[in-house]
Amino acid sequence: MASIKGPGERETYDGTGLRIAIVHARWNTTIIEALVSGAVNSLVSTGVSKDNIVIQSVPGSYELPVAVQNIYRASHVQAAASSSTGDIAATDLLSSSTTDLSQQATTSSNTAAASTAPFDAIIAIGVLIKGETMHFEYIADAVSHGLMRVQLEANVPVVFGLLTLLTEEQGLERAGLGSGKKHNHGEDWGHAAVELALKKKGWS
Ligand code: DLZ
Repeated sequence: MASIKGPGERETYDGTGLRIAIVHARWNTTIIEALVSGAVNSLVSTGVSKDNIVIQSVPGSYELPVAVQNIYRASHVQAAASSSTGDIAATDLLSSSTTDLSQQATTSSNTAAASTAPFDAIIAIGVLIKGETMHFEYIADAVSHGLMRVQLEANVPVVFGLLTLLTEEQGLERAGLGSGKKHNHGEDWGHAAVELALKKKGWS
């Protein structure tokens, strides 16, 4: 019998013109890279331009809430600056710590078509793997609450891409790298970001 788990039937959403940020932790990089790729691929499949996907990294998942908050604020500052002084490069305010993953999307050399509008949604991606101490529980709890708080206070969709795992194998499975059926949860997060961004525009 097919599994009843999962996001259910998805409508087709058109992400053309949306501007999306992906903020990811670097801990457990193999899994992170696959999840970020999955998110980028699904965003692009809906029509989001690669020029309008900005990727930033932070050391670990604990840093995700403050990074999401700062990146969203910076995009508002950037939008205000570009409306008063003309266009500026999409990465100017956000270029402090790009990683190789960022080459998949926005780079300083291909921003010609890039929007300077504030982000329509942000995907926060981290991979927490339980160790021998209580560290995992504290970080998982803090990050979950922190991301919820940021999205409610800033009124911007923040997609919860935090995997809280008991084993590495669980992470590989959820990143489409395992031996079982290959499903990459990053793809779901990209689709969720587009759906939420469009619905927010409709509700505002
Ligand atoms: C310290 C730590 C540990 C033990 N495990 C993880 C993990 O599995 N996943 C993750 O994203 N980050 C981990 N970190 C790092 C913390 O999130 C954080 O970066 C540091 O405590 C510095 O604030």
